[in-house]
Amino acid sequence: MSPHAIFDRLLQSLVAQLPSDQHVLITLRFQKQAPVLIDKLRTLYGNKFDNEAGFIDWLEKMLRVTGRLIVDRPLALRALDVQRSGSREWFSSQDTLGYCAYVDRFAGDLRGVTARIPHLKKLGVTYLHLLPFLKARQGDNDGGFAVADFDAIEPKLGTMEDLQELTAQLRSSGISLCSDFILNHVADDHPWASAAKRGDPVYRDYFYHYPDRTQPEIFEASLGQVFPQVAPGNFSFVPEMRQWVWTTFYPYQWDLNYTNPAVFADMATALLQLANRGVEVFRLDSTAFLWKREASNCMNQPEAHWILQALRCIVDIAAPGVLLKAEAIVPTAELPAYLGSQDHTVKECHLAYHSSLMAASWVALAEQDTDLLRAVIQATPVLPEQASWLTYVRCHDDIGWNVLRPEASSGTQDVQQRLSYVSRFFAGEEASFARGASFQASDPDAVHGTVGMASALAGLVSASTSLEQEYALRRILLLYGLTLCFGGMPLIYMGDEFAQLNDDDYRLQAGHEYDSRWLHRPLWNTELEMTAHDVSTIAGTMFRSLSHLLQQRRSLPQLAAHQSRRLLTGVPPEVLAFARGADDEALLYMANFSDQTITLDLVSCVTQAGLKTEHCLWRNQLDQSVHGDTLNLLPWSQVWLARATDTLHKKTQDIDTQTLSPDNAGKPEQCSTTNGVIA
Ligand code: OTU
Repeated sequence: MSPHAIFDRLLQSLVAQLPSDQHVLITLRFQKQAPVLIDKLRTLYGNKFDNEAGFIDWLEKMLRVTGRLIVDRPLALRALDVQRSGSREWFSSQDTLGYCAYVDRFAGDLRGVTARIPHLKKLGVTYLHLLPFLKARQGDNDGGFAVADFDAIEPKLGTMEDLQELTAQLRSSGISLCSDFILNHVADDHPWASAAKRGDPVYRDYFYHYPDRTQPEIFEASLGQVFPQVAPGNFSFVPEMRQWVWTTFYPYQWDLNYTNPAVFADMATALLQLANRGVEVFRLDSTAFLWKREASNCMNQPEAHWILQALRCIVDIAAPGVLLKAEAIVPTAELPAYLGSQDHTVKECHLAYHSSLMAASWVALAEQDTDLLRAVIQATPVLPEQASWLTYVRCHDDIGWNVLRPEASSGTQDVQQRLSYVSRFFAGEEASFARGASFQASDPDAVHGTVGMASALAGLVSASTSLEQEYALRRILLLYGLTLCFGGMPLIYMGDEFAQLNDDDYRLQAGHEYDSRWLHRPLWNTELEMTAHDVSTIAGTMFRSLSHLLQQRRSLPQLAAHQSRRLLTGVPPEVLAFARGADDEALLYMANFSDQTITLDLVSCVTQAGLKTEHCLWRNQLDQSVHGDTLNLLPWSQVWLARATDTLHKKTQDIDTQTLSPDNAGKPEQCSTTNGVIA
């Protein structure tokens, strides 16, 4: 069959059921996506069929289902598709902001989330990531990451109608709902797994299963382990099948076999069904693990990317207003591929978690040195068109230090020693201010991850004086400031807006006690919320200070994700500094990751960044102070500097003369900024 004939047949199966007024639009979308879609799927699955005709039949069947889902797509969502397709402004501008929470911990159930919309609006949230809310496995289920049904809601959290109602309410408040889409595995009580256990050969092939340990041992030789202490190994014996099943995570999370085309088709359908319920963003969980290959760590394989690219094509045909967000906790060098190619010939996900930026920002706090953080930033390429980073300080998972190995080994220090020190530091050893805990490591010598709420890791639990408390708050704000200025979609983790502490009670809850990530998954605290307006409290100071940073960011177009970023290298090691945006309007983020006041020569910083120096006055957007030749950065403080030329010419009287005084370098307390802590 000629390529032309194939195209026509496939297009027919896609549009046959559509009302005629949709034909042109969908045909255009298909024309755009078909070459990549067909190519990727043929490379992945061509050899799974007896001949080309068999492959085309399978594609036709899948596109018929896609066509039906386009027919089902509610009008309001179709309108969003049209409005958003081809534009990235809606998710890359400086006023996008994410918030992440567990439904039950945040608001009881899906209906309860509606009552929290005013809180989200107060912060300026435009995107809400609710952690897994689909029907989960009975019993232990990894906080919902073991899904038993992609088309049903976890009964404790509500119904499908509640979800649709919530998405509509959020949408009318300018908030997009993000749902996890756990595409690497399903629960062992998902109907596919149950059928496999009953011996159904069709569903057995939805999973990787082996009669004995021979093949698993071959794979194990090069595989890592995600939960080495509570779920060692990557295969679990399933007595009903008398087979070893691939289980990268917990034994009850069965990896899907993406070499089977039926798995791809069913998962694409599941995603589009949820999109039709009003989910606007999908957090694609564990994307790095989708393809297995002997003698590799079975992460970041080319085929995993092709699967995502084919999925993106289907989304761009049926629901182009939807975003795909890659969760791939992998070293910096492996991250960009999840966003497609620089020249935008390859499209993959719209967003990707910048996990090494997050981890490196914590390392900078521990080491009081930004060397590693700068190395990560230098290794971060310019964003491709239509893509953005997801920047964050904390999330529901541990902080994994191992993603930093490539950058951490570039210095003279031993990597193992360096990262182990960081891990011990955040566990509260090493005479540190942090009060987190170690997460599992595969052997006693390996580097442990870290768990704990941002406030505990930043020193709020150990603080015994008001200065120490202020320093702890500044450290949290420093990291949040980085996520807001870096260029991407920043995410607030529930509780951080009130500097909420660890939940030590997790040990008392059945099913949570063995997974220390629950230390940082506390319940929504109404008392903290009640004091949010009271700046004499820690929660109030944090809320107000963070809100202030958020508000400033919204007014600074230089901070939109696609604006350029230049790292300033000629600053002391304790300082991280970069410029955002075009020269004339550049915004400088400068942050002191140490407990000493640092005096910076602003003129040389600016010159070194290649920025014009003729109007050498800079206004800190966080407190409106104006700075000339030098700048004093207080311990753990940040400034967001923009040129203050208009101030110089028009409002000279307003300028704080102390700040402008040329001899202020030796008197940091007179001219320093307040770091956005505005109690
Ligand atoms: C993801 O995590 C989820 O975020 C975790 O909450 C789940 O437990 C896991 O998948 C299984 O669904 O490797 O890149 O704590 O960082 O498991 C995917 C380790 C992952 C997590 C890791 C992560």
